Amino acid sequence: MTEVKCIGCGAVLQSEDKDKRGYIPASGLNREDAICRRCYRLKHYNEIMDIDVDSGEFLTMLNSLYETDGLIIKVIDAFDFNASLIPSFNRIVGDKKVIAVINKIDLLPKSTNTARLIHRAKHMLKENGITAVDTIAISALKNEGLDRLISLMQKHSKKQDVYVVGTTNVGKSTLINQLIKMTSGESNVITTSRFPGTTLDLIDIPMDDDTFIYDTPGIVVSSQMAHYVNADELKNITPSKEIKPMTFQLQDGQTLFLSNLARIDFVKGEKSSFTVYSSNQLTIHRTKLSNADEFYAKHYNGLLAPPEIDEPILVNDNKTFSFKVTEDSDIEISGYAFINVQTGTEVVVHVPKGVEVNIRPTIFKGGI
Ligand SMILES: Nc1nc2c(ncn2[C@@H]2O[C@H](COP(=O)(O)OP(=O)(O)OP(=O)(O)O)[C@@H](O)[C@H]2O)c(=O)[nH]1
Ligand SMILES: [Mg+2]
Repeated sequence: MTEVKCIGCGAVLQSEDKDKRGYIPASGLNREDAICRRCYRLKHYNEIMDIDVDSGEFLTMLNSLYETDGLIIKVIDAFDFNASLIPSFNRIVGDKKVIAVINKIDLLPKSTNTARLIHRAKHMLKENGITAVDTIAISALKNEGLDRLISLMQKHSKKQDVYVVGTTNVGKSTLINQLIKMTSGESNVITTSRFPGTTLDLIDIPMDDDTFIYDTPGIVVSSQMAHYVNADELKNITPSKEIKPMTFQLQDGQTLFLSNLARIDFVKGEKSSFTVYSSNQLTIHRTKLSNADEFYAKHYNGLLAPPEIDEPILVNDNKTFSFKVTEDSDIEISGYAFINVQTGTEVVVHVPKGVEVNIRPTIFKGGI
């Protein structure tokens, strides 16, 4: 029997094992456009089924692209720059051309200067030894900037296949769905979801008679906050619409809690403003640094929720990052928030152990 793939996630369809990828009851197997049970649940109920997947396998799959010709579209999440980097990306790319696409710009405040955002992304890519022939900013969800992307694809692909790659959740499948919709009118062909690890295998979509655009499984990076909350709570920590920044004037000796998964201590410096960019569902709470531990122990699943968490993780299993801020910067808490901080401040950030915290020159001010 020939293999049939689920159009939603790319897994080979099978009716033998419910716990494995691609499961579909035998009665559905012969239907046209059959999708697996996991995709069905995601599409209709926004519910994720746990299946056995080894995320290392996705990296191996991407590595095999080294052998093929084609154009690479590298998708970056505007809300989570650093977690958008793929380990050993250059080895995967070989000498293929890369277009860097910053997605989800609809999440950033409308006043964000796109040219500066692109400049920052180029800088980050360069620091990681990645050269892109073009870098653009889009919103796959809102269909902003896709016309420009299409013309860049035409310019650079030279009749070759196109591979859309990136870490998990950056919006690769949403992007391809929009391209399908623009050409065939059909909506939501590929399964997308807020859960990391939605696409499970390569999905080929014909672009014309000779060439395909490929969706690929996202590389899972454990540095994102998404891995430290229950699936149900993801909707609370992931921004889904334009972020409303919140600014606080803080004195040293004060702390900001970003719900119950991060805390920023202002340990030294003149009175200064801190602006938080995060999901609008988070609770931002200011307290005295001297009182912060006690406050957290008492309120982590009360005042500081949502999300609901299983244990007081900022006490039980945390890591701290210290920064002496020497230029107007954004501190990025991977997949959770970024906080604009001013020159001359010294801050300590507490997060669950495993979550990455980085600092970059701000995307909100300055020349380009
Ligand atoms: N606000 C906003 N959300 C987006 C955008 N693009 C994708 N998303 C959301 O981001 C989440 C992940 O999107 P997917 O398209 O499934 O991401 P992916 O890169 O294919 O993820 P994997 O298959 O797990 O690698 C979904 O909740 C999407 O709705 C965008 O342009 N703006
Ligand atoms: Mg996907």
